[in-house]
Amino acid sequence: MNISAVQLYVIKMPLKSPFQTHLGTVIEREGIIVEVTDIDGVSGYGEGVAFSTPWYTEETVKTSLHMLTDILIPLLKKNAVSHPEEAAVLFKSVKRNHMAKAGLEMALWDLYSKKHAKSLASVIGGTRETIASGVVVATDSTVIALNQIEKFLSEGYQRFKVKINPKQDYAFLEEIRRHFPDLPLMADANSAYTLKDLERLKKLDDFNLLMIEQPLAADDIIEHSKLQKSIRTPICLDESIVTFEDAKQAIELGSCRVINIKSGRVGGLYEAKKIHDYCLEKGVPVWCGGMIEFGISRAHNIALASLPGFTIPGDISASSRFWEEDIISPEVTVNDGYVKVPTTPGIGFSINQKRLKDVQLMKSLFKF
Ligand code: OSB
Ligand code: MG
Repeated sequence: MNISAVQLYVIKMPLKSPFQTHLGTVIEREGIIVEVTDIDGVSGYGEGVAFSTPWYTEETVKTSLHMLTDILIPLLKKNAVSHPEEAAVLFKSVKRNHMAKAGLEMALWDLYSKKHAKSLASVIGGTRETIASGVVVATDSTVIALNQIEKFLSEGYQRFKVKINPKQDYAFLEEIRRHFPDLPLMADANSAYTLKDLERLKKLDDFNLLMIEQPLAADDIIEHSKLQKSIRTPICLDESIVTFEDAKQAIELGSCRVINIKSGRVGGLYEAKKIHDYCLEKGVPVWCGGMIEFGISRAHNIALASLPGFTIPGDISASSRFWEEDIISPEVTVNDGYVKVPTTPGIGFSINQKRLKDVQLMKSLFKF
């Protein structure tokens, strides 16, 4: 791909409102923007989606920076690739560190698509012109949750997700259902339960939830299979699925009926597409997860969600859901509940250079 340089930008932005889960609260979001430039001066962009602390997965902004700086960028410099899939395979020689890998791999996908004058969605086999948009409400206050749902409903969102845990489940969902009996609603537990909570979890069948996301620990594949046999609500796995093999095993064991795919969590678009293709073949619906991301990752998510197996509205919301001003231009908008899939080359959004500079903490350049 004739790469001439890789530039990393660490950025930080405050969220419009705190994002609360039982694992902690995100108030400010740090992230890594990856820019890969080729000898013709064309740039592709990716985003490292690890958080400042390892609350969601083991990676952090600092571990990602280390992996990119000391391992992945040097590996790419030593091994010329002609397609992003070759980079994905090359990065397999490095264990885990999926979010760091994905940031770089996805910048290559954007660059590759731009060089071929095709949209990223069309390069990966996307078939949709628009994506149905869902939104997440993450608060420990029932009043705030009800107000946010009301607001997001008026903005057209088609699917609503709330965060639950053993201290905030039955009564919380009951109150939401009292106000919104027919709302397309799901709940994400981010591993807040164990199988000891089986009776508690069974009761959540009362609420006609679209699904319950990641009720048990990330490595509880067998326990999820036992749980799924005891509850009517479909289980969707998030944290448990970090590789294609995980997806295969979860489906074979009956540990879930739905999978949330996040490119960052699985190491990039190549692995995300592989999981998608398998799920499509097996008739398991998938949806695109969110990482409180900036516009570049959001744009990649839109391309991913244009694949045919993404039949459930994902956590792809407008830039304005979290940010006063995003780092892309135009920003991602939701119209009548849908996001348009760009048809212009690459991710289809350009960089808002002024905003990128304003929120920048650090940058470093690697010449090839
Ligand atoms: O568990 O799906 C999750 C955000 C950060 C980390 C993990 C998760 C989330 C969300 C999605 O719930 C929020 C979004 O970006 O829309
Ligand atoms: Mg989740």
